[in-house]
Amino acid sequence: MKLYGYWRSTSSYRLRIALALKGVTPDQVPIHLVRNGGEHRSEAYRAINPQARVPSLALDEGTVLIQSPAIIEYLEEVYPNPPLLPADPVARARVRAVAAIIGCDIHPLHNVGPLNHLRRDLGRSEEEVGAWIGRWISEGFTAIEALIGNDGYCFGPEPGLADVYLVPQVYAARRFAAPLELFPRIVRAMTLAEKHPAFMSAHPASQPDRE
Ligand SMILES: N[C@@H](CCC(=O)N[C@@H](CS)C(=O)NCC(=O)O)C(=O)O
Repeated sequence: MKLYGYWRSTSSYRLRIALALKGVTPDQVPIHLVRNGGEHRSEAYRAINPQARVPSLALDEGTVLIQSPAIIEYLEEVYPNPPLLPADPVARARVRAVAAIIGCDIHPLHNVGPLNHLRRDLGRSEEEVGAWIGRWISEGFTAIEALIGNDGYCFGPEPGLADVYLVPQVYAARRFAAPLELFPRIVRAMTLAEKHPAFMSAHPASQPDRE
């Protein structure tokens, strides 16, 4: 297997965590999102992923999977142990809701493309861009803080899909200097995950292309 990703990309980070929790270790192919106008925009990479984003996962027989939610669901189906989702359908829906808040409602708003649009096309200052990022992280984290449990990881003593999404989002929040004081449950789950070997190995600072 080959994982095309970028050390500090939130979506690549979440996929690395899911792979590590499942004990799957693909070869890593770094795709630099900034250098040379973004290697992800090259023709060579578009031939692998027509959406020109990371991550992509090439299976051993050559099929390429894209979009971290789809790839993580694939991993859950093909490598069911340890499970990232609980067995109960209502509990599964709750876990997926937290993942969706991050994957659909927070992360897309501070992705490279939209931020560059704010800066370059709409002429917004760095201060305005920072306020934009903080606003969406804060709104999403307020909902997640109300949805996750009081101890352990997001939903109990074992890490699951919600943690796979949450940890990279907290990493991004820290990188963008978004305040976390109002989110003690989120910080608690993050602190626990930071000591877990799968989360440690998936951390941006542990990647071969880290800067
Ligand atoms: N929903 C997609 C998002 C993928 C995505 O947008 N990745 C970012 C890095 S975190 C990217 O490649 N951005 C490049 C760009 O926007 O030009 C996923 O979860 O895989």
